Amino acid sequence: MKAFIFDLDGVIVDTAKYHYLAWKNLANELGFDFTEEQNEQLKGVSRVRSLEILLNIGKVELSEEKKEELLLEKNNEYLEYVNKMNTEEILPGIVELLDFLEYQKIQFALGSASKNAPLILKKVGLYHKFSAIVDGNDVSKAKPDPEVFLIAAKKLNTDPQDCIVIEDALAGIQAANIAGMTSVAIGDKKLLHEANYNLADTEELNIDFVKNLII
Ligand code: B16
Ligand code: MG
Repeated sequence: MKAFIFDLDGVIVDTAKYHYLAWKNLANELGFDFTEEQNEQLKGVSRVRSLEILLNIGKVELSEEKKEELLLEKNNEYLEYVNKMNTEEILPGIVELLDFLEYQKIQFALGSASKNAPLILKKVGLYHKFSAIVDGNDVSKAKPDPEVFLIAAKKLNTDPQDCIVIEDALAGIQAANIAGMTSVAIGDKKLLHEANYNLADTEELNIDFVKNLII
């Protein structure tokens, strides 16, 4: 029996825009600009690593204490956006797909780098649907390490080779491949060409496509 593991940001909801606004504010506060293009580097990356990349872009060096303070500040601003989220922010086709999987009695889990994942799922009303949730609080190694997906497979009681991972970030696709799972990429095919399957957006993640994966 196959099982699905979904990434959160970029697959279920587009929280990247809120991460961007919060990181951009922080960069401006530190005296440099941060573009949307540069923000691509933060997708799928942990919060701590995101700050390192940001400081590197701005060529800013800070004490560990100051970094902790900024991480908290960024997350507080990000949470202001998250707290305003609702079901309308679920990406196209996702609700239909989760309903289809439920109907087929195919299990699905969340495998996200975000420590805010449970709150976000609750905000958009999908928390109760997942058989298992593995997020940034449960892992010691970030994607591309396969830890997050392997824990999810274990929780689903499914062999890694029977798991299908839906991801929008290169590090996530690499993590799925290392775990021996089937990888489905959402987004830029050139960037995500290491995936077993490439889809332009979540609308292409439709029931016809999924049916072919589960037979
Ligand atoms: P948080 P995903 C990732 O979510 C985001 O893509 C990434 O931009 C973010 O830095 C990371 O979560 C950590 O998020 O600050 O909420 O713990 O794509 O793995 O679902
Ligand atoms: Mg993602």
